[in-house]
Amino acid sequence: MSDNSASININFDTNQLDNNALLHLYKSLLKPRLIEEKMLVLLRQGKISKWFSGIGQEAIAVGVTLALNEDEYILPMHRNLGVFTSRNIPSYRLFAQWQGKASGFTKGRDRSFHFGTQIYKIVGMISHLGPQLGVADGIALASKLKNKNQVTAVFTGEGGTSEGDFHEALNVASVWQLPVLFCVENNGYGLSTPINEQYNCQHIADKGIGYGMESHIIDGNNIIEVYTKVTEIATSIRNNPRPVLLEFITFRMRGHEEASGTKYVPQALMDAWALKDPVVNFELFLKAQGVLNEQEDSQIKEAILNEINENLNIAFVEEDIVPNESIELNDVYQEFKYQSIAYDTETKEIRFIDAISESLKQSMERHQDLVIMGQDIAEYGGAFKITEGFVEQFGRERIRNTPICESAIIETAMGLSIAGMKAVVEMQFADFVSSGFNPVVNYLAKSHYRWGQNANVVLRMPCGGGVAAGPFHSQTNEAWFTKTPGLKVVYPAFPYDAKGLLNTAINDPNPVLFFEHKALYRSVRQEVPIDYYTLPFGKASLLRYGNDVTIISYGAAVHWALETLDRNLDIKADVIDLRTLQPLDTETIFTSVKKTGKAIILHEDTLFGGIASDISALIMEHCFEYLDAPVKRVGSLETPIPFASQLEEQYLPKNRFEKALINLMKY
Ligand SMILES: Cc1ncc(C[n+]2csc(CCOP(=O)(O)OP(=O)(O)O)c2C)c(N)n1
Repeated sequence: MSDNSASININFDTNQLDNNALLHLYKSLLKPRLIEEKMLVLLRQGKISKWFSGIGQEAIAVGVTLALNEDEYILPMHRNLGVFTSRNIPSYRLFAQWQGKASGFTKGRDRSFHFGTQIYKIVGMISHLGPQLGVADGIALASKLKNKNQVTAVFTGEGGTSEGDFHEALNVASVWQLPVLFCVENNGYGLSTPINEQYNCQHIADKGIGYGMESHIIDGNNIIEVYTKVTEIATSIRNNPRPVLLEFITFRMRGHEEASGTKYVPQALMDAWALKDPVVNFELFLKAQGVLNEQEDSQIKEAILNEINENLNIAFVEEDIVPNESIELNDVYQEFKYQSIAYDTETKEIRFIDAISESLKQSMERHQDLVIMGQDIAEYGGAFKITEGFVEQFGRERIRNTPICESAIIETAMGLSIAGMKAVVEMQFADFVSSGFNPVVNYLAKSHYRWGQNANVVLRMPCGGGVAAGPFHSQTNEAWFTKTPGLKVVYPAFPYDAKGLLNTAINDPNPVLFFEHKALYRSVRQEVPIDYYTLPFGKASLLRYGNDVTIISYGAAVHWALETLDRNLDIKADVIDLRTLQPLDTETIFTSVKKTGKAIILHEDTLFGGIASDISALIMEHCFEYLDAPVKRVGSLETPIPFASQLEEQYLPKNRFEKALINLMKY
């Protein structure tokens, strides 16, 4: 690799590392380089798919990984092969991962470095780059809560620092003093975008000042500097938990991914950085210092190449995955064995809002590893006062006021789950989940399917209209989530269901969106067991029995349906309250429709793309021969939800339902 006449262009200082330590750094640095060189050959031969090269940047991934303890989590990016090799993952597993084979980490479901592994304490990225920064916060929060004195390291490119996730994650980490090492690899370009089009400050490290965070600039091509500085900083963080921002200066020597080339990079820049190659320079340095001779060097390289070839062979001979529908479907959710729990049948009449509060309180008592997070939920008690008094009972560590950053907090909840804890996140209003949409639908929803990591997270969603709160405090946005495999969606209409289902949601290791209709909070009362109990998901409740028609609904609309029937219409209806939308109790729906021959679905959501459309389609597909009339859907107007109460009344389907029902009966 080296040319004897070449000069050393990196300022190495052995920093009191002994020869063994220096050689260990060298071997660790060589391995990802030699693997990559092999991969580039295989790529040209069409034997592997897309490749994001980390050539020239290896010292950062390798140095950071070696500076951490093996039980400390690292969240790498697409150019950080050195993280994986330095954690000693058997190479054939990496090769199998890149070839979509079973010995990889995702059963062929995700590519390249998009995977995590609890065995090696590595949590790979999702393509969206930024979300893992907040996930690192969650892992670090868990280690802080458990007094583990551990550091969590998370990587991003300088391009990724432009994402809101970066800002949110650093801000949360600083406000909560979380032991996170934010490692920014500043490699000059984000795809074709040079740094002057990416940010407008002198150094990314300067951003630390704005977050109240210590920061350092490190020569990312100098393995000794990376390793020794990060070792020192990590040691200090373990003793004194806090976030630190590290800007590693380096350069991307190849295209964004292999197909895209580097035409847009000035040649002079490429040439200057080629002289600073981290592997070649270190090799020359070790030889100049007498730590390594030519013969040893050849032996080291030969040993690594042999290992690569042997492992490649293992991966190549492995059979391709044979698709199996039920295996795919079974892995979307972590298996959850529902346990029916009921202690005492003594009841008390409470409001819907009290039911939610009781569930949270009793769940906090049962699960010592449960943390609740949300805006203003601590002393203030939350926008709806649901967590009033919780801080006094459970303390500020577990009842956490958050900054206004839905994305980072949902990501933090994911990180807590990765570290084995549970989280409930209160959206102040369900509308605001749009500010955290990406981690919900891409991170929480897909992790179990992708690499077997559950998201033990409940998002509480105070939702719905009828309270004259306008377009951004009234939405019922369940359909944004029922569409996404991997999420569970619960939407109770009564206090009894709310308490039992929220308890189950917290027990369930999968991500659950728990919709709480605000208009029901203080208007609906019911006798509810005082003690803790659970109710199963996927079981609708049949509130009324009748042979004329099946009315299917959930949430506040259930009450509108009941009120309509109570107006002496002389219609005998089965009224089905779905209670959970995902899973959906199709059996109860089909059984009823087969009996009545007519079905009407009422929901508060707008019709197009709402769940009524799917239920209608399911009825057509499964009950067509039993139907005496077309399935009818009734929902809100196809507009945003308006503020003025007379407009809102027109928007909501409450007053249109009766007419639609009567028409259906006449059909
Ligand atoms: C949210 C999002 N937007 C755009 C992309 C497409 N994309 C993938 S990597 C990348 C550049 C990232 O640059 P940087 O963070 O500097 O990392 P580098 O690739 O230079 O290592 C872009 C634009 C993406 N994956 N996700």
